[in-house]
Amino acid sequence: MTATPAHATFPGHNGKIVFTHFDDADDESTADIYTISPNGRNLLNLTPDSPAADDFASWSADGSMIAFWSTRTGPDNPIDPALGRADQEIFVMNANGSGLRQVTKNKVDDGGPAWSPDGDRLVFHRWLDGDSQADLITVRVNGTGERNLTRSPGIVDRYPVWSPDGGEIVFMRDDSGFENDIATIRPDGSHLRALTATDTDEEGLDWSPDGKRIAFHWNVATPDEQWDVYVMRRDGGSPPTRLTTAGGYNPAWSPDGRKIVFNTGELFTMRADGSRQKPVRPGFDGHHPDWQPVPRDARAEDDDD
Ligand SMILES: [Ca+2]
Ligand SMILES: [Ca+2]
Ligand SMILES: [Ca+2]
Repeated sequence: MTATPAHATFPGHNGKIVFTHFDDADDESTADIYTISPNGRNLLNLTPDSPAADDFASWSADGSMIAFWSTRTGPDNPIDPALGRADQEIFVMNANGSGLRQVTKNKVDDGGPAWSPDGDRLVFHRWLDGDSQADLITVRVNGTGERNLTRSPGIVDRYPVWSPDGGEIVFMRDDSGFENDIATIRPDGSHLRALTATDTDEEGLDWSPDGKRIAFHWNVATPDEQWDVYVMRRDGGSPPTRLTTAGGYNPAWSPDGRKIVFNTGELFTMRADGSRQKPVRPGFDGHHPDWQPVPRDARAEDDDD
């Protein structure tokens, strides 16, 4: 759960960073979603009233809305006695946490939402058939018009991310029951293509705002653990470039393309070439970041760098 985000970074000025915070690192069941300025100021809990897990927040392309999943209970999400909790549903809210709306309403776990560039649809994954299958689903933000893109028994497709030009969705595909590869598919479910076919684990995907590159975290030591942040070209044509050496997860580009935020248990930013790594708010737990795009005619967030 800590190692698998799904975010698109859409182009624009750099706004706030949204992320997941665990009050207790051993208990992810109460996670909340926070925003923070890139300079570490203006920390804000967007889900203070939710005792359930709220996680994997993703900005819309205009930076006005956030999609995430939650196990919060409500009239449309009762507790499942078999789980001892409500199942995961997709929600959206405004950038300040107001205007909460539930998008999915069912009995299975939905996770990893990301926005289409035009803001009309979300893409996410849905667990089916126990934990042996996860499919990619798109849906209108009002919850209508669901489409299953993959329908893949025995294969786990997760954490889809819509490309900034809208033409492709990149996602993690596990067809071995052991490790993930990187694949793309068109939003209509056609043209499924593998970008990697390694026996090691690639996770945590994000498009660069120009759509030319994909950042991810990679455990090159599978089944041992050495996760670091890498970047590769969209076409997968050359070896990935390693950006961290002391560990790194869940990279997300800044909307101006110059930086990347990632987490190691706290949030760090670095330049897109891996230099100038520094903590956003030292000592404050942070996971699954995504960087808010701010329209180019609006004011960017202050950053000390
Ligand atoms: Ca919560
Ligand atoms: Ca659900
Ligand atoms: Ca692999």
